Amino acid sequence: MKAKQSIEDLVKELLGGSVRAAGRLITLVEANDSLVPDIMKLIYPHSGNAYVIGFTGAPGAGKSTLVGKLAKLLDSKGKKVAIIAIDPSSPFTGGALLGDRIRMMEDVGIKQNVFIRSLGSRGEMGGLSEATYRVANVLDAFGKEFIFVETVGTGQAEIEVTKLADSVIVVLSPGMGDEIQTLKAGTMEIGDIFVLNKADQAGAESISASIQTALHWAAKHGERMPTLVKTVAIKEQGIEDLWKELELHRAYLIESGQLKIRREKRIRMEVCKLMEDKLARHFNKFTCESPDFEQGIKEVSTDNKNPCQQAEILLETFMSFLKQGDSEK
Ligand SMILES: Nc1nc2c(ncn2[C@@H]2O[C@H](COP(=O)(O)OP(=O)(O)OP(=O)(O)O)[C@@H](O)[C@H]2O)c(=O)[nH]1
Ligand SMILES: [Mg+2]
Repeated sequence: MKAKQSIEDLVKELLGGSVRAAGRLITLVEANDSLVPDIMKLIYPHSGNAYVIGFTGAPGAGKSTLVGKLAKLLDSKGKKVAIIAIDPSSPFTGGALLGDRIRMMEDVGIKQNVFIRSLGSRGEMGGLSEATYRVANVLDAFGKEFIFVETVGTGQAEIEVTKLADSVIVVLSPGMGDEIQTLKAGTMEIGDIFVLNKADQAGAESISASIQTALHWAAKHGERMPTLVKTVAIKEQGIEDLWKELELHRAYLIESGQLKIRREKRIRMEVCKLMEDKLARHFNKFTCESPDFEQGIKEVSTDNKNPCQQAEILLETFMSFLKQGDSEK
């Protein structure tokens, strides 16, 4: 009860604009704390206003630099921005994140307005998407209008994270060569906007032409064709163009009804995950604590009962255990 009350205080502080409360609540929802359902209950009525933009792409493509510069631009336009940087904990990029964060903060002039937070991908597969979803909800309730999520597009889990976004930006850079082939297979399907960053480097023109061709393959039936923007993030070139493209994409999503569809998919994922979690908790309790379960196992090992039949019987017992558990609440 005490914990619950302090959660209520924290949420109140969050709604009142406390950065400290935002940080603490994010830590709780990231850790999949047992208080998550209580927190989300309080947060949810205040969310639904933020627009989430996912940034993905190969390591070193310039995502953090780009995210920092775009945040700076939006900040200068008076928009409230938050950045979630996903640390893929990969052996290639691990440890680079702290540097990223510092650089991004320098880029945005260490302004309090831009809230920057990194999330680790430790934990089970898929767990990161749920944690990111919840963190985004907290930031949404905190009053952030735009939430940027940066992740390295190397694995399935990272790609999953981008599905949380309303708009997905794939960041590419020259010198990728054969990687265009790989793009066709994976990343091309998820991008709404493609950014060719490091347009100041050799080979930018030719790769730009290849991407332009690839965009035709990437176009989903009946949907808007993805667009390509060229940027030189370190020199703050093309950032305004990227913002214009984002606004166009957002307008398209709203007018076509796609935004509603995308958000419904996210809600479905979150609700299913919450149901799964609850079911798993009860199931663990049943297998660890129920004497009926123990007895059932014994009967298979000593009385040679058929395991399949026994599983059916135990499942029935589990169902009543589940009902009992709920009515006791
Ligand atoms: N020449 C050039 N270099 C750039 C540009 N944008 C970023 N860089 C440099 O590219 C390097 C990687 O940039 P990051 O922003 O850290 O790239 P990232 O995609 O976030 O990297 P990871 O998060 O490690 O995957 C840094 O040294 C940047 O200064 C650009 O437009 N042109
Ligand atoms: Mg980065």
